[in-house]
Amino acid sequence: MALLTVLCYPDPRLHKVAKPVAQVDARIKKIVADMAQTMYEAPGVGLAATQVDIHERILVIDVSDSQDELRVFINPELVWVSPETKSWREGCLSVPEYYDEVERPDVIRVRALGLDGKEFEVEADGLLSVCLQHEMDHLQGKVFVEHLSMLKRNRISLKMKKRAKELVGQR
Ligand code: K1U
Ligand code: ZN
Repeated sequence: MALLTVLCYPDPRLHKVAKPVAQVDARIKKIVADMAQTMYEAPGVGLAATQVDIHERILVIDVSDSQDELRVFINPELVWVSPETKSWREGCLSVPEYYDEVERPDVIRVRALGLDGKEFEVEADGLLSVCLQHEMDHLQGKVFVEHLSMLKRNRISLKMKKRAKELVGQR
């Protein structure tokens, strides 16, 4: 396994649209293992391949308290969203130390392939629903701050650029 580098907003590579996985083979299984290690190490509750500069439709999520219930979603598709919405305070490993409220559909149904290459469907609410929607946005090249006002987004971009400069200066 290997730790992967997580891209930081406003890196333009975070805006690339991921391509579907043609076959769940050994290469994809290695990417999933590396993504899971990177997510647990961060620590985070989810990670999209886009965030580690891999532009294929792959997500890993673990919303369990014990951090031992890894879920893998390959080629995830939203098949249903509830008309009810909910606001949740979101974070993102690509936007370190910034959290803000985003409103999204409350309950969703997602179809995907598992690591065994078989299709499955899951209905999600709570943190799993929020996390799945946040990670699926990443695969479309969308970062959660793009749900916020232009004013907030500009402030976050400046803050992240300043943070990156400070980190380089500390080396
Ligand atoms: O960067 C990411 O996409 C992962 C992100 C997922 C997420 C969290 C909360 C709401 C929406 C999406 C994170 O994991 S941020 C870190 C975080 O929330 C967390 C870290 C450790 C323990 C618990 C939560
Ligand atoms: Zn994120």
